[in-house]
Formats: sequence, structure tokens, C-alpha cells
Amino acid sequence: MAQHELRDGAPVYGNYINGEWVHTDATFEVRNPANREEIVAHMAVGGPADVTTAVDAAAEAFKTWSRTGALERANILYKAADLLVQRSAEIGRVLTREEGKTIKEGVGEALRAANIMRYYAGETLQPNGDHYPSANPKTMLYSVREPLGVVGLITPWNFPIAIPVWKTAPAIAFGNTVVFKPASAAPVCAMLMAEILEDAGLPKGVVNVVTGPAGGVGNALVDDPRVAAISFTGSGVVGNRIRIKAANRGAKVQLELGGKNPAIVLADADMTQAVQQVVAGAMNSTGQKCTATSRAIVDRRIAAEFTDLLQQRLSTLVVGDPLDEATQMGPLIDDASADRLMKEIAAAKETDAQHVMGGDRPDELAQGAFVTPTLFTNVSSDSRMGQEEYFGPLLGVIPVDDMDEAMDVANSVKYGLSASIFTRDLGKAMRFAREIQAGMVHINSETAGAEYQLPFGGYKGSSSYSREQGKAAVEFYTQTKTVFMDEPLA
Ligand code: UN1
Repeated sequence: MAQHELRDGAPVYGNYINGEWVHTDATFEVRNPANREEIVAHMAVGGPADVTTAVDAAAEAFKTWSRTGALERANILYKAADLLVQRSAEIGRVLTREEGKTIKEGVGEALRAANIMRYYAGETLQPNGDHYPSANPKTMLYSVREPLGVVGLITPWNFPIAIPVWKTAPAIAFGNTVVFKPASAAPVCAMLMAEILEDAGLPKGVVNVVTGPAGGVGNALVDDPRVAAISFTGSGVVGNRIRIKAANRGAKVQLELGGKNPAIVLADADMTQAVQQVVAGAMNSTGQKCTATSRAIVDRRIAAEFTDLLQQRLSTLVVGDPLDEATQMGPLIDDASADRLMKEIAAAKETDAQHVMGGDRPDELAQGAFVTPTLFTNVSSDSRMGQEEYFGPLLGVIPVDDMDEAMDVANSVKYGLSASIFTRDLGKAMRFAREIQAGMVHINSETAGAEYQLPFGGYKGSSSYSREQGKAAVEFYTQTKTVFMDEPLA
């Protein structure tokens, strides 16, 4: 395990390039969003030169890694998964301290990351091509999937270990090498992933991590002509810039962007289940998931009752220090995000929408970026709250007359990541699954919660018609070679 120098009690991380921790003169601090006085780590301020060195290392490592046997690649991932499990309590704690989700969610995410590694270890031994009959009976025709080369990964802060792993593990499982930029708000778990991969025996240069500003590190990574593919999860604005840059130089690109995910609640729904799932979808991880539920589209006949039940459940949520096992909701990622959300809440109070509860920054939690669970009702679908992603603990109830209106409202936004319906009516559930413009569809469960064996991604502005995880990862991190093989004539 790597030893890192401590400054003010917090580790100082260099960039991880070619198996070495490379320090920069300048560093930036990662602060605990639940207590802004606490420094979690000091990180390197990387720049274009560091990206170039990292791509040099990854390009060199690709020559041998791409020819390493599948079983050897698998065994490194299995070993890394074991190490992740062994260190899951520690990693969960770091994750909670840098990101603010509850310790249960933090440790759960570390364990989920271990399972993702195991899944891709297994995938290395799955068939990676097809055999075809030829017009000539003696010709052997087959296709084989091969790695792309150096891939560039850019990840968000809201899943500091799961998303880095679900991009890195398939990339290296299929023989690529990686240069990776984690989000500056919560980059420490990415460094722990690099440490674990090294301890599991990953050769130097196969995975390189460079921290620092998007302008310097992210742009250099996207622009480097040796980076064959970019996988990005984050905002639509940044994603679109990456899409254009990648298209200009012909790089393969995969984007996972925002969501404005609806949960339709019909009058025949199991109310207890619907309330429990909608609250989980809206408030877990403080609502900071691209798959979070932010719109409850509710049959008008039950809208008042459902809103009451939501309010009752939301009032029981314990908001506080996410390291405390009793806490059910932690802070937002930083004060800027909390301030932005508070402005949206203040503006929404001036509209026809009715403020039911929450939307406060509690005095007793003034040391962190806390906003209490917030509920509005009578939200109009074409208002800002009906259309824009807020990325925080805020749920808007939109009453509708019937299933037709529910579908129109659900599909009225620019996003299409995830969507739920709560009903016992099989016909309506089936209609919803057919007509909803969303990549992930849930019948009687919350909008969040991907499983790693499934393709994950969205419709419309939520993705780039690409998917990640499951077999979709094979598509993205490989390219197909078709081989014609004939016997020598003599
Ligand atoms: C989940 O719902 O568990 O950044 C995963 C995000 C998504 C991942 C969601 N890309 O929130």
C-alpha cells in the first residue's frame, strides 16, 4: 500500500503516472462537505504536461497489456476486488468524508465497486467474436473484438468509487490502458482505486490518474490524438463540448449526462411502496444522482393524500453528519451547490407551486452544505422545477388527470435517463414501458439504482446513444476485426 505524506493531518496525493506518485508544486484541498473545516486530502494540480506524460505511459503500457492473456487480466481484477472488500470500511469512510453521502451508502458503494470488478474479470473469458460460414467452404471467417488503445475517462464526484471502477474495470479487462481524470470535488477514492490496482499486480502505466482543473487536465485528455476514446459522466454542458471535440478528431465517445426523472403514481398504486420508493429515489445521496427522482407525477384524485404521506415520511429523515450511522441524509457536495439550490427554492416559492416543507439550511448544521429535504406540490410541468435538473434533495409533485397526461408530462423534458411508474394495472405498466422516453424503466421501484450486468444510459439529452456497464461495455471498449483465412494454394 502506498504511503502518502501528511499535511495538516491529511494525505498529499500526487498524480499517479506510470506507477509513480508524481507531485506538483501547487495542490488543491478536498474538504468534507459536512464540515468545511476538515481537509480530507491535498491533491495535485495537474495540467496538460501531466496528461501528456500519462498518455505516453499508457501508450507504452498498451503494447504489452493488450497482449496479456485474458486470465492474467481477470486475476488482477479478482485480486483488486478482494482488496476493495478488505478495505471497504476505510474506503466507505473516505468516500463519505469527501462526498457527503451516508456511511451506509459509502461502504455499499465500495462493495458495489468490488462486484463490478468481479463481473468484468468474468467477462474477460466470455466469447469475444463470431465465426461465420463463407461463400468458399474452405475459407474461415471470423470476427474478434480487440481493444481500442489508450482511453480517457472523466468521472463525476457523486459516485467517487463506483463510476471510476465501472469505467476503468471494463477498459482494462478488454486490454485498453487508461488515463483518468476524477472530479476535483471528490477525487480521493479514485486514488485509492489506483493504489488497489497496483497492489493487485496491475503493471505500471496501465492505469494513470491525473487530478486538476477540467480546463487543463480534461481538455488535454480530450484533445490528445493518441486517446482513442473518451467516456464521460457529468453535466450536459461539458458533455456536449466533449462530444464536439471528440467528433472533430474522430475519437469514440460515450456520454452519461443529466436526468429529470419522473415517478408516475397512479390511483391504484400500493401507497406504502410508492411513498417509500419515491422518497428513496429523491433523497438518497441527498438527491445527487443523475438517476434521482425529481418529479412525482400523481393522479389528481390521490395527489393530496400522496403529498401528505410524502411529507410525513420526509419529516422522519434524519439529516446530519453522514459518518453517524443514524443519519439518513447528508449534505450537498459543497456550499456553492447548496446556495444554488436555495436560490431555485426561493424562486419557486414565487411561482404557483406550493411549498410543502424543507428547503432550509439548518443552523445546527451550519458547518456543512446541508439543505433539508424539500417538497413542493402543484408544480406545473412547464415551470423550471418541472423541467430543470436541480441535483439536490428536492421533489416536485405534479398532479395530472389521467394516464395520457401523465405520459405527456413524463416525456416533456429534454432528458430521458430513468423513469418509474407505481401501479397494479398491468396494462398501464406495459404501456408505460413502451411509451416512456427513458433508457432505464422501473415498474414499482425507484428511478435510481443501476445493476452492473445491465446496459445503463439514457434517451434524449441524457446520453449519447451509448450505454455503459454489462455487455454494452464490450461494445464501447473494443473494436471489431473481421478476419478472412484461406489455405495456401500449395
Ligand atoms: C445509480 O443510480 O445507482 O452519475 C447509478 C449518476 C449515474 C449513476 C447512477 N451515472 O448519478
